[in-house]
Amino acid sequence: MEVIQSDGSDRFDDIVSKRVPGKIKQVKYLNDGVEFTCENNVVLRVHVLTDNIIRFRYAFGDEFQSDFSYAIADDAPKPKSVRIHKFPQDYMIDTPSLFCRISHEGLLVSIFNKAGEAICEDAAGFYQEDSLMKGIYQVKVTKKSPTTESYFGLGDKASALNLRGRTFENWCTDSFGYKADTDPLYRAIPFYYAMNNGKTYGIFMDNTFRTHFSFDAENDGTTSFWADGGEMNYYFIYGPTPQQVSQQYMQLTGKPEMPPLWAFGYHQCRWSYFPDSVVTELAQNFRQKRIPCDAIYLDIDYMDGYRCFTWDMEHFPNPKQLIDYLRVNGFQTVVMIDPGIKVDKNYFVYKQGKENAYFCRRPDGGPMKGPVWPPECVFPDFTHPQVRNWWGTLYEDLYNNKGVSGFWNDMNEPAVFEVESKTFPLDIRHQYEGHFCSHKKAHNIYGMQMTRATYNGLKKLKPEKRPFVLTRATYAGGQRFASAWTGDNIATWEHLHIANIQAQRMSISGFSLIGSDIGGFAENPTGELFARWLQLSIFHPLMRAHSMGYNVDGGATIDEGQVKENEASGKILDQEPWAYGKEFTDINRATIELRYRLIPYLYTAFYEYVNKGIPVLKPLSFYAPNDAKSVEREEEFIFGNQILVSPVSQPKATTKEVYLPKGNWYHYYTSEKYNGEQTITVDAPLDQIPFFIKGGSVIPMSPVIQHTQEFTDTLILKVYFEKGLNKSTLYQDEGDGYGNNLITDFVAIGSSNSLFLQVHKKGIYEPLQTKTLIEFHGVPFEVNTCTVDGEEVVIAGNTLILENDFKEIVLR
Ligand code: MIG
Repeated sequence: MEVIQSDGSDRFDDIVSKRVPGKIKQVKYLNDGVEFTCENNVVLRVHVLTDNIIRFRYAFGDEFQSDFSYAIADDAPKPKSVRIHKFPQDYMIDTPSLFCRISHEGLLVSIFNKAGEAICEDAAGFYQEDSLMKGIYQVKVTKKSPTTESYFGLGDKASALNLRGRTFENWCTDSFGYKADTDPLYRAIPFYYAMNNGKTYGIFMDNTFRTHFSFDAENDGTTSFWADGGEMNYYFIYGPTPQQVSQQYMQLTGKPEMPPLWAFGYHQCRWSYFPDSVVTELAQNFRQKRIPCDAIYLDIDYMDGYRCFTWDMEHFPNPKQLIDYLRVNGFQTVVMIDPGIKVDKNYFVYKQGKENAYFCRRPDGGPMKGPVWPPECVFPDFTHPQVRNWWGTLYEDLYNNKGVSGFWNDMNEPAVFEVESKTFPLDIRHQYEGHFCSHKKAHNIYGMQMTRATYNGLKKLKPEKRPFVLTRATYAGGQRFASAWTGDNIATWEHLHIANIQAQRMSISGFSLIGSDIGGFAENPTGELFARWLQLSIFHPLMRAHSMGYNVDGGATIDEGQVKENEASGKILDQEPWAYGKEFTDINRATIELRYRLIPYLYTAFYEYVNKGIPVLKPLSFYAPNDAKSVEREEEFIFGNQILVSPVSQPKATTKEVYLPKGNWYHYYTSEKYNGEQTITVDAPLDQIPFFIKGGSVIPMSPVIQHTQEFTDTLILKVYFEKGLNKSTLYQDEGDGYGNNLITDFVAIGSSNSLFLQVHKKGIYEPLQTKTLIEFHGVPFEVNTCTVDGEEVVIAGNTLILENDFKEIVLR
């Protein structure tokens, strides 16, 4: 500790203190942990939440902040009392799976597994800088970074999957047209995975200030994380598998509920479909062209002068009629709501917010005003519970009366136009659930709290419905309230690759309901790029095409001159699946149809996420953490638990190189079987995205439907032969609301001359499908007999159609 001493006669610009823990002078048991105090008054509190989750909090003197977090879920595990052991060099806390040692000198934390292997060790441990004028402005922890350790996660980064060798920042930022190395981006998720020789731990630094990460960027064998204020408060999560880290992170920060089934359909968006006749025409086009679609989005231009919760009555004279028309035709309507509220004394939202002092204020009292869509806006303080309740009620007319199905919360970083910082001044005040603070602390959770207000409001307005909320900004734990899209990307091949990386990363950072603007938001894709992007997006839980349309310069209004110019030059600015000529229309139709066929599988994978915290999209390193090659791969990913996808992200490609990890994998289109742990090259014609099904899987699929409300009486099961016993699952429910569900387990047992398929059901939901179509792939013997529940049936080719429920099929 180095404090500039003043005898009272000197004056300094500021007085800075740098604090490093000294020697432990006191150890105190707390009800829920243990507290170590050093001679120089640096204090560490350790809390053991579960066998594998340990929390560390540091402070100087008795300066612990009130223990409040927006990220931690109400039902997260609570810390227990601990026992400590004193050794000559350190203290030790043990859990059934870990030893955590804390050195007498310097409070260095080292964590070992029960085999005695070092998992995570402090290099320099804790460091804090504070000053008289600024208070705490840096809290930091530095860990060892073995050369073989890889780093993943961190939510919203567009750069290579493995974060090693670089530094990153978390500060929610409106990042129009970002690049692979742009940082920070829209979302702040201060959670990463460290994976070393197959053993993985996670670090979640629950600090909402601007946070920083260096993954051995200095090449000095250390990884550090620090924040520009607040408390050093982090959770160590041991796997040992990466998936176990995800699951425990989800236990801490919460799992969402199932979204409505229609959320998994294809969504069509543009800035903006406008006026209403364009919207109906769009809907008619989908149905006439027989291209499935479930949702149409209205961007800002449906509003009256960008006033949220109003309609432009000139261009949308009868919103209810429009929305009803869409619904009858199988389309849900999603509309945008921004946080910037127009300063206009005749506007009810402004009036109500002003009267009740709901808008964010400057430190000296006046409201925070800034330009967004309306040139002068005020912004609700979503960190105030009363403001959130009020905000929730504002959706009533749109949701209950007009029939809007979902809401899209944009610009909630919060974004402010015209200023370099793109956001609020840092001294804006926030209520923060009674822990009053400045924007420095509230910035990163502003968007998350907006979506919380929206989500809870929708739940109150229609308790029988599952809300659908889409957000641009969010923080760790925000997955409980909203899905997310990756923001304003560009129609380039590089961005197609980035979309793949970002979606994988968001998925392992808690957000499985994730997608990119298909085709790119800025600029215009070629037919080929759009087709390839659409193919990748079959496997992104949120599948939404979006573009900035005629708003060519990111401008607020449609540029009529530009429209004419584009029309004259034949430039395509609409990103509908049919915008690129007949060949591509057919390819895109087939792509979207495939997505619809996979919905039962995707819905099940999503249930695994909601129920067990298993991310829907997983990098290959999650599937095979012990396989060095898998840990290196970026393009391939695992969708659900049984499908490996290897998207094409190069123009003019006709083949694709694919790495397959351990196991047997069936090519979806050819049914050819490949052994894992090898790199293969497969055909990748324009109408196919290479993907593979794991041997032993039973993949539940649907016949093609035009939207998810369309009835189908058939369930399709694709059975992929493998020797031994393999289990697959199908999750079904009503697709909305909170009724019963049905979980069907399929057990496939294969041998060189037989295949058993057994069915076990749990739950009382009765699915609408009564028929099952079963396709067998890769059966290695000639089928002589096929029995269903003991009765012999005739099997044609490899397909069986059953009209009734069954418990067991046997092929011999
Ligand atoms: O500054 O509402 O990311 O999806 O179309 C542009 C207009 C504001 C940004 C969003 C984009 C949306 C657009 N918005």
